[in-house]
Amino acid sequence: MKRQMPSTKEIEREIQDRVKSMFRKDFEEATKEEIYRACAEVVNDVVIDNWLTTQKEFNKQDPKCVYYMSMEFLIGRLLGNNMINMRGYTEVMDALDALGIDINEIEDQEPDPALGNGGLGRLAACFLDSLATLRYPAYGCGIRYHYGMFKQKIEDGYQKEVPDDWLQTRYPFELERPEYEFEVKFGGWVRYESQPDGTTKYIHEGYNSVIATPYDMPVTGFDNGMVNTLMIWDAKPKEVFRLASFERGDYNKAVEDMNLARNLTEVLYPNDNHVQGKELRLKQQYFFVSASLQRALNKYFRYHHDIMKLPEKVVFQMNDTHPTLTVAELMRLLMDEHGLGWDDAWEVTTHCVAYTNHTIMAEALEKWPEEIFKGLLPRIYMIVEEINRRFCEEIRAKFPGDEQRIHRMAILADGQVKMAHMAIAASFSVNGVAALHTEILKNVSLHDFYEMYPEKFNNKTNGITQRRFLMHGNYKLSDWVISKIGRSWITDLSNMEKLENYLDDKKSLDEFMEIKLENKKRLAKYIWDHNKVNVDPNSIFDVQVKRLHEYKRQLLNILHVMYLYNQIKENPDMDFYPTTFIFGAKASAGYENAKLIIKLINNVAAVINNDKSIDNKLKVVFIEDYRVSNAEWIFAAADVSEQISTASKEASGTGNMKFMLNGAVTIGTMDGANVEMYNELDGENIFIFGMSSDEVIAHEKNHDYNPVDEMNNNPHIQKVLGQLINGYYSIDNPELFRPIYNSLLNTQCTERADMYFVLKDFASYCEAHEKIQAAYKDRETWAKMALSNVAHVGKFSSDRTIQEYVDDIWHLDKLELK
Ligand code: B1N
Repeated sequence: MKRQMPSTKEIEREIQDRVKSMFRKDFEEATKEEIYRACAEVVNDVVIDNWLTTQKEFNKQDPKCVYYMSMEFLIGRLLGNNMINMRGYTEVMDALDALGIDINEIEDQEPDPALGNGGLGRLAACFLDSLATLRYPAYGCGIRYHYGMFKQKIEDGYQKEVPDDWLQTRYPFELERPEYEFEVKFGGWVRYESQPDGTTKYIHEGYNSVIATPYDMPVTGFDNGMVNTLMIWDAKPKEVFRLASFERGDYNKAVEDMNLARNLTEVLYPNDNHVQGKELRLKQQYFFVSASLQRALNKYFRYHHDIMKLPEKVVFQMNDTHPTLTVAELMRLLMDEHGLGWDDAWEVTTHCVAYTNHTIMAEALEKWPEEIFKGLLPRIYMIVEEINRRFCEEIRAKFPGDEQRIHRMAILADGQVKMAHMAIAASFSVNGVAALHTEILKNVSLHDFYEMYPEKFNNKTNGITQRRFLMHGNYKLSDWVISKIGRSWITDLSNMEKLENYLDDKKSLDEFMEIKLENKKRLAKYIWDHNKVNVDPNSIFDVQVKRLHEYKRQLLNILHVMYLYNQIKENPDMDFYPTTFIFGAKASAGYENAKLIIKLINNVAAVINNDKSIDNKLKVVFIEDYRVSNAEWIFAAADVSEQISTASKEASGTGNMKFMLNGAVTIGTMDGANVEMYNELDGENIFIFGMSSDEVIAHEKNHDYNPVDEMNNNPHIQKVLGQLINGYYSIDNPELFRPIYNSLLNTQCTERADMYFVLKDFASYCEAHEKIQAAYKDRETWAKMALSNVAHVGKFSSDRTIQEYVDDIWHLDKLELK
């Protein structure tokens, strides 16, 4: 039976009781943090009962389930999310209110678990939310990083990284499960013995190993009693006892094991769309893959005996190439531990694994030096060699005589292990994350593989959960939508189209704009509290929040702001609707160009915000430490959503969808899922500019783009670029921004100047902004545009995405819960 949250009165009493029993304090004496912990336990009580019921039904009904393998789960805070899904948010809010406490302050006590970088990790979290809400049995499998994504401080305009010690105090939403510990082995060598039956036995020796301990986190479905499990793995040394005692043993090995365990899960690599190729990262990958597979097989064998039927009960979805070792490790377990021959093991593996590609950026392609790979994973390497040998034979059979093709497609080539190639060779499904992205994979980046296996390729356009990004982040709009069209959109976002009936209703449009204004005031206060910048909630809030990457073109945005500032200075009376440009972005710690762009944004902000002569027409704000928790408020407050990546580069984007859900209007290129937003909107109520992906790809192929021409033909660009190197935004050091200038104009700097066509798209970006200005001036026009975005957002729910994965790839059984 589904257990529900108690009444407001009961919650009020329970919170007080918990504070007493947990901290030996009366409620009045308790700190905010203690009250947060008490609330977490009140909610956990309900969650745990539903978790137990779900797992019992799972065992009884024996449905097929998915293991979502991901190095990142950017789950964000769980207290608010769990209260919403348990249908107890209002009750807890009222109970706290009765006790004189603001629920926001309590939620703010929770660390924001940042076990991911950006879109890829957040997508994994949205998927778990949707799987539970749709009652599909699922496990998330990941790593319990002790330090998640760093916290960002801005000092003198520069980003400073501060460690995120989110486990400093006990996290209330995780449960250690020592009963599911497994050993994971690294290094050493492989000895083989021929068996009397003609088979060979492989024996791994001389290795170091760690014990993988899972911490389970409940993943609650919305109002349905379903609770799935996210398992994140931590490492502990196997050999501590040997150090402690004087038992004979290899003391050095014990020390090595200890250090291995210490380092393994220490920190998340803070790179988005970029890989560093560090050995520790490969260790992390094998660690969580091996542990997860061992637990999955362990569970399977509790209720089944025929391993050949594994694909009927289990599918492993690989979130990008990071967990590609799933392929070889599953082969190893099936052969070495469960006695299958190669052909049977390959049959099972290739029916259990599927791969999602998230990027075409070359620097994000994972390739490991064979020497490192072989040294760290000697048995896995042998298996990869055999997979590669057979794969090359298969290519040869299909394309006889085309040795170049074999070289291009091989898993082992040029002294490297190419993870994407292995993922595609073994997976029964290969999907992209937006229609355009999948077409580019098929026709350009993965064209060879598409010719080999056209049937494997499919598209699954990304989505987001409306429970977190509207109900939790924007309860005012959420309640308003409920008052207009009811609650069905909460679990079926296509129902938002019912809002079309209000597009011509002046009163409704007014209410809608009033809510936006309230949300802008909330953000303005946040900006004041955190940045000490005063922004006018009546100005246009034009927002770009996402990881900082040159292809996402925050530079285009800030150059445009510099241009606007010049315009306003030159024509003080020009017709201009006051605008606040809001940025939020973390740059990878070693990404120099990205970090310099942050400094540029902050310097431009300092100049513009302090210029009294422009009469507050322009403001620029860089929000420090952009993360899931402040993102929710930022989306709610945005008028304009900046989705301006170089066409073809952003695989999908998901921020674009979160803005749309909250009634912001997009300015964007025809890239990623923007294309599908454009289609859902029938090409209206969205501001598209810039080159198409075909044009970008053609320029890249023909090497015929020269940014110097763009500068020479456009005096506005000339002026702005001049200001980058004449000290206009950096009086003390006029050379400070020279590297940015060079990246745009000087071929010596990168393989091509202006790699991301910033100057090429500049003029059309300016025009699109002029159209926004015109549209915003008419309040009713704007309200209609914005509401129309909400009405057409239905496709972009992760519930829709997950249903497509289930129908086309996973074929899961729904769990029945009374
Ligand atoms: O995955 C998101 C997409 O919406 C974004 O467009 C895409 O950029 C993002 C290596 C990545 N692709 N690749 C990564 C992250 C971490 C890392 O170490 C690559 N992130 C994306 C969801 O599909």
